[in-house]
Amino acid sequence: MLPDDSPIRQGSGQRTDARKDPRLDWWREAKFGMFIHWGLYAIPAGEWKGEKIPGIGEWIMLRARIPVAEYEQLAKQFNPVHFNAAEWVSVAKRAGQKYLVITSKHHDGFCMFDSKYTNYDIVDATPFGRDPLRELAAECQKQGIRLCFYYSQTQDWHHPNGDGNDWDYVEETKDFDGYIENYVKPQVRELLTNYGPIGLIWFDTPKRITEAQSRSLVDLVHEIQPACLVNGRVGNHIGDYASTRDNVIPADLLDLDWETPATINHTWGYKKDDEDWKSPTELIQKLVDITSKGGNYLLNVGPTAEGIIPQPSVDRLLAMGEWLAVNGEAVYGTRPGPIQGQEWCRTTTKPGKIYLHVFDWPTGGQLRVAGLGQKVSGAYLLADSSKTPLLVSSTPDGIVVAGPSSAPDAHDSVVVLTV
Ligand code: JFZ
Repeated sequence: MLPDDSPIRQGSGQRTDARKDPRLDWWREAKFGMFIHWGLYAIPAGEWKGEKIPGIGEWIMLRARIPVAEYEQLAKQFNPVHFNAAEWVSVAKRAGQKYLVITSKHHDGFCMFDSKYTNYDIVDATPFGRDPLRELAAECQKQGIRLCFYYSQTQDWHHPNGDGNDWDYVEETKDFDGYIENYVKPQVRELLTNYGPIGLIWFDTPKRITEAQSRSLVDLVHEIQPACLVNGRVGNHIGDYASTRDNVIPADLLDLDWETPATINHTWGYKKDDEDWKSPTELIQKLVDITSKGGNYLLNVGPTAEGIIPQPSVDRLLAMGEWLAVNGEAVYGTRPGPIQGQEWCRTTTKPGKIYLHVFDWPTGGQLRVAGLGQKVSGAYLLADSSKTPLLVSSTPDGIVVAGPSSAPDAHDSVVVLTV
């Protein structure tokens, strides 16, 4: 059991025996994924009937208590003609992201895939008439990115028996079990049958789902695709790995498989007035901070109703990709390093190497490192392809590495210590 103040939320837990499950090996290696929140909510983009609706963009239907009959009309306008699966996947690829998790159905209930079980889907209800998940599946195969689906299993504000809509329907009289059995499960089956191999299903906001229902969803996923992972928000502590609270990075290393889902500004679904983007340095340091504590970073983009990933998001992702192209060795496939809890640095490790990620480069470049617990045989800058040795000297409490006098990298300068 996790303590009450754990950054891993109760109900977002994982199997206690999952830590060694080889099904998670690709995901443990990956470290960095792209989250995509895309749906009808990109049309109002945070504004309803001329009024700004506070909160995250994809919650606008609930926040503004928009009746189903009105919200449904958005589908007739949804025509993302600029959507280009090859471009989206290529952004993820160039950013150094190894998997992509896209909303197949969010809480608003609109299906971004062709489903036999409803006409409220992108193929049947919009002028666009294409299935973007099918196009993404083909591109992911081609470009070597793992395709994964977000699916809101509990909340569905459109379905009369789904959870959450108490302005059109009466919560107490809903047949939630019928909704799970006759709608959620058949749709999960479609998602796992029609799009090739799926890396993971990202369920969300478990709320009223019972342990038996969570269990049967996990079993269903594993029955159709045994390798497909299930995140902890399926509910009741039975996912393959845990998700932290949104945008929360734990203070310490956690010895379990976990992931931080995070926004690049302050919303998941596109909002036209949210222009407060995290800087490339912040994003790179968050990725490294998370990696150094054993987690994965699932970083979100919210494409527009035209099908475009906002340029400021693309710019930031590509900046991360540039840094990773040089320093990826110190991120992918690493485990948490021996030094934890320092402000100025983070550490990751692979057999025979400790990667010292320096966030605050000391004036003069003398890096004082204590607490490694291992004998260091040499040091060089990861960005230096000729691996010019840096002078290492011992002190009573550790070592001093003589680096360049100013920071070699503005985001995070990585020093390789060979041990
Ligand atoms: C959920 C969704 O409601 C939201 O729209 C978005 O999809 C996000 C990724 O997930 O929001 C949550 C879920 C869990 C927590 C916070 C927000 N939590 O555990 O703190």
